[in-house]
Amino acid sequence: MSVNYKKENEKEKLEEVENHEWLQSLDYVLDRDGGDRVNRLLRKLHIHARKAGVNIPFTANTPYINTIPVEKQANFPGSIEIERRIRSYIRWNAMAMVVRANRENDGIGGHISTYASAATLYDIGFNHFFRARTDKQEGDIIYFQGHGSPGIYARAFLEGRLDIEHLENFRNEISSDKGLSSYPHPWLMPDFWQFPTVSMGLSPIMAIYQARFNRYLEDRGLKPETDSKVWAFLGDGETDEPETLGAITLASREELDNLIFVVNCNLQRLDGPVRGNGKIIQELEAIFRGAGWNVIKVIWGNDWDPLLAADKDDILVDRMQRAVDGDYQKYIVEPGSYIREHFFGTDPKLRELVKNYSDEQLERLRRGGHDSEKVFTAYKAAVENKGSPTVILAKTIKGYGLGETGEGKNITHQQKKLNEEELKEFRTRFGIPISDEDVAKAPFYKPNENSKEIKYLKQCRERLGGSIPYRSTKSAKFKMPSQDIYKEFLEGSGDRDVPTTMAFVRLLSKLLKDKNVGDLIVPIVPDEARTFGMEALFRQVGIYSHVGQIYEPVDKETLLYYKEAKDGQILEEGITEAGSMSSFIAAGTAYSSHGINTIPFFIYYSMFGMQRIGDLVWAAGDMRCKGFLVGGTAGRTTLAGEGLQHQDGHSHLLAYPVPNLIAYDPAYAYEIAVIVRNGIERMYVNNEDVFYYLTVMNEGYVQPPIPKGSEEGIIKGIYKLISSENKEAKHTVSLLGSGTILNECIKAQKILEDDYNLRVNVFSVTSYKEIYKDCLEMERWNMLHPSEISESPYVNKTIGEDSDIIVAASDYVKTLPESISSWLPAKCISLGTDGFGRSASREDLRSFFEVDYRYIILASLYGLSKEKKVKADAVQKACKQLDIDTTKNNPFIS
Ligand SMILES: Cc1ncc(C[n+]2csc(CCOP(=O)(O)OP(=O)(O)O)c2C)c(N)n1
Ligand SMILES: [Mg+2]
Repeated sequence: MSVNYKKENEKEKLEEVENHEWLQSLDYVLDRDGGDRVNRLLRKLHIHARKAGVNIPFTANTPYINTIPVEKQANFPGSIEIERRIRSYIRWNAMAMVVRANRENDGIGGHISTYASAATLYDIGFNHFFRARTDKQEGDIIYFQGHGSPGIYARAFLEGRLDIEHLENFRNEISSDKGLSSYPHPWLMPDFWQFPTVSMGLSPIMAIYQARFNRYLEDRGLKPETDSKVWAFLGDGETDEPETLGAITLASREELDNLIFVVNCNLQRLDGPVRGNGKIIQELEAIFRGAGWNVIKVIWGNDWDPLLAADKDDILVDRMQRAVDGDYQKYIVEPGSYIREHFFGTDPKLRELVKNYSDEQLERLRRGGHDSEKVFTAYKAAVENKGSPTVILAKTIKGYGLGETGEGKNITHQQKKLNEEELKEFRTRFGIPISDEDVAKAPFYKPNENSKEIKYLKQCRERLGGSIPYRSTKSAKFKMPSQDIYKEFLEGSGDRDVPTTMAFVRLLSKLLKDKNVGDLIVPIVPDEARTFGMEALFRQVGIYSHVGQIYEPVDKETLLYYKEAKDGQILEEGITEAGSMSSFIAAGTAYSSHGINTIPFFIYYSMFGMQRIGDLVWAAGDMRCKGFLVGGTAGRTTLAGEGLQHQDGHSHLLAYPVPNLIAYDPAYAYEIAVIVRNGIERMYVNNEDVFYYLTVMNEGYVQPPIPKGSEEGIIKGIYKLISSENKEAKHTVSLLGSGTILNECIKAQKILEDDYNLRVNVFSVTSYKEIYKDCLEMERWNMLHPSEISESPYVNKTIGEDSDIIVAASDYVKTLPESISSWLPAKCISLGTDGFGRSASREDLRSFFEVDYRYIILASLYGLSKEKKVKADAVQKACKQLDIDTTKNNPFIS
């Protein structure tokens, strides 16, 4: 035993000597030739060891300490003391806003603890980095973490942009015209907020595509190259959203060194710890490093520096590494004695390290995200980094400064009220000059205009170009595309069968060639260009790639080869509808962010739009985004053979709730031409904050010329396509058809007239949503103006009063026509495609969903029989004549 022990002891000693020699050599090389040389040497050693069969385990992590060591810390260019005071006032006002709003109006909501943890992260940005957009500089684009908004308002208050009345009306936008919106909403505060960010995960993905879009504008010569940055502030809990991390490789692949993420790692989310049993910072470090990002960890504040310097054997680093986030959260709520016992007490050397520290000092050891110098150093390194995006992982405390009320506690996210004692404590901790008598009222505090603090704050912003956040509502000049573009679509296709998808792609191709708008068109596809017959555009305008095309494409010898180019115009995003929609948003808001009227056309499988990325569509609406969403292969029965997952019969219904989204289901090429022309005019000439959704189909049929005088109806949602010439018939049927099902109506019309002697008019419904909005508007007007002559909706004026029955058929759910049925001038029977799709032919699908011409005839007769215009047995007879199986299952549930 004793021999073995001796041997072990000797081995240990030898190892110590060896370690010492190696480390000395490394220090020598580092001193002489610097970090790069050390890196090369380590790589060489790594390869050497691998060759000799040493298995080196993979790790994407670095130790749990700051990435930038204290020796490399930047000099802080301002006054830490003045900035601390400014920050304290902002902290106080942000807290007071929420407390007072909830006193006034219990349950009105708002968050204190998020901004409390992020205050330094924002302040350093505002005072030293965030550049505003001016005539002279491009400015930075900043995505603020949504529920940190009270702090952003509180700063705007000190800057004099908002007054006390604004702060008093936080979350009170209806009863006051100085109300402040809960979260960043460009719709509600259009000259303040640029990006709605509180639906977690959307801001990071939007920021990535925004940074890439800024490069796209530069590479295509639409704006000069600048060093402007896109900053995105997000929560550590937010990183669990798939959108947050789902596109990070795009940023590194495209070398987006204009992009900086700041993740506020307060270790908590709403319910509790983000990773109680692990370490969120280390987890995120590995993910981002693995994806090729520049990762800067800001974990420990300055007062840890001497401890780390004295930690010669890396025992402290090892202890930092071993403690989990659950422990770190506990150290916030427990006294210093607990930290001494639990954290430092695990090793006698560690205990020794802090023997001269009082418990209070241990309690006050700061986290990196609350240390101005550490944060400044990280930001400086981020803006100077070249060749990759940067993520800053800053460790903070949730509810910092709330003390017993909630600092670090699991309930802190929901903490909205502070009592007098708690307010006093907060005031004292941050040195706010408010007296004991006044403190209970939680008054807002602003030092006078000549105070050092206000002067300093304003100077910082003046130096950086002005106040932010700021959203520009100015619009650049715009010239409409030439009218000639639309001519061929208005004339029809002669006897050629042409699907509306093909017509749309031709229109897009012509727009791309137009001298007024050609450069501004941004086609976006999520790996579906061939599906929609857009491959000709690859060659015509090229696919955007920052590096151009550094390989020879396999189809180079063909006419329509896969051409990537630095000035390519198409954004070929790969299979990501969320990414494509983020590009759409960046392009559709460029009129405001950059003063450039880019017009995005995002073309995708309609099933994977509203349904899959509806939240981004909603965000686009909030952001006053412009452009055209184009749902291809639309309609439940037009996509032959594809089955349940692909057949879309409801995207138009999902378009209803987005208030400024104008949705069309056109049947003909001329309808598309009229809609696109009108859309461009409304969005870019009249500057209306609307955007468009149109569906196109891949079923070929003859495209007729535009009927005279139909433009207004096309835009308003309905126009008369066929006027019956059957003057003798006793009864009138109105058929409402949309998309490809309009053709079924036309077929039914002829049979109903010829075989059943009815007068049948056919109407093309281009938009149920537009009709619906008009009906609601009319109804509302009538209700509010009962003594005036009542208005009738556009749809009724178009259909007229002479219908005995209306049958509405579309390739979408019956809810669309049902939504307007109560206003229609006669009873309406709706036919639609409710239910799951099927793999089948178009013909079989239309029979299955009961939307083909036979069912339109049947519904017309049934409707007339209900109105006592024809006998019931006529309906029965028709079933037989039309070969309709009356025992068939209801498609809705089968
Ligand atoms: C998509 C989505 N889901 C849920 C929420 C509700 N929510 C608001 S804040 C929050 C917790 C956020 O935690 P974290 O991202 O860590 O931010 P912190 O407040 O800690 O800075 C949650 C769940 C939301 N806003 N968006
Ligand atoms: Mg958090």
